[in-house]
Amino acid sequence: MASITVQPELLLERILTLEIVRVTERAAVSSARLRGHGKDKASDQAAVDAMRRELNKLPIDGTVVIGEGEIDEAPMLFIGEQVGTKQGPKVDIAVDPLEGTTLCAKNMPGAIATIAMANGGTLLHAPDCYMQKIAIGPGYPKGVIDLDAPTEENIINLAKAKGVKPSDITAILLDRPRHADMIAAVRKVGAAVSLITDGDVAGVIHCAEPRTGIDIYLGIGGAPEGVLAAAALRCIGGQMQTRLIIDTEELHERTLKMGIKDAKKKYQIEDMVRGDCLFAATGVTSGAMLDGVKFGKEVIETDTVVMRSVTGTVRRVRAEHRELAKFHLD
Ligand code: VTB
Repeated sequence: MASITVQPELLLERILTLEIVRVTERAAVSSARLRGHGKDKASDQAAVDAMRRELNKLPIDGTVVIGEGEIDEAPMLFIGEQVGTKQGPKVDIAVDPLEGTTLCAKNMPGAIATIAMANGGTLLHAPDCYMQKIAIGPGYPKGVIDLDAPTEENIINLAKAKGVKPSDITAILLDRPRHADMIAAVRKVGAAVSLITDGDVAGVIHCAEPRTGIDIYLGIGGAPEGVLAAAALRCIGGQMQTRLIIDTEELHERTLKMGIKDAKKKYQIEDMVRGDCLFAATGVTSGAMLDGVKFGKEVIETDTVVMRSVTGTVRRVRAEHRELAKFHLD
């Protein structure tokens, strides 16, 4: 029988694909225990603690480049924190242990625990600031959308490329006053607006999931969430353009320190994720992308999506955790 030889670094990366599932699963279970308790900070901290503990078990020499904030404001999983056993490849890690803390606190749909991993030095080191974003799913010619084009034009061009009327297009945006003009522009050309209160990592990914009916993501969200979403699209295809919103002197200095020289740069996916990557997300509360954690008497169930850009493989991992249920572990 012919044997398949896999390069050692690729083999490790394949193993890490499953290992990062454990990381997001545990973060999701820990934060889900506080679901609906109105405790944003406590549920976030529970996710951070669990994610850090699991990351430190991995055979990697990891650096958190997108994390919970700077060292002085985030006691754990701060930007620059080293994680892993150090016995393994140098990797960059982007985390959002609980994306949608408010969704979790209010037990509303769409809270997830998420992570992206890539070779050292290949993920954009973005500060915790706002980011302009536009994204669509795969299958369109490059340049159909442009971050700097008027919203109406983007919708009309996308409709043409899809072979439908603008009224058949649905855009997803965060429900924020800052998006009032953009929402009006989408509606002006007859397209539909789907509003989300939080959770724009999933919002961007929805563009690449036809069953959600979402065609385009528009608007301003968090920069960390932008890099995580870019990692997912790098795996499953699609287009995304972004720009950091660096509007204070203090932020400007911080971004300079992170190595960002051109504060106004328009990023493509390949500028945010400069090589192959892994992406995983586990549902905390049920949403369009993932089911939330289910606590049974003897079993805790989790639902995870894990993606790998080298092959574009997307796996859905539905796990039953018996030990966690038995010992009520975090
Ligand atoms: C988004 C969303 C997050 O922050 O990035 C958003 O994905 C942007 O910030 O879930 P504002 O809330 O200030 O608009 C969250 O809502 C929370 O981190």
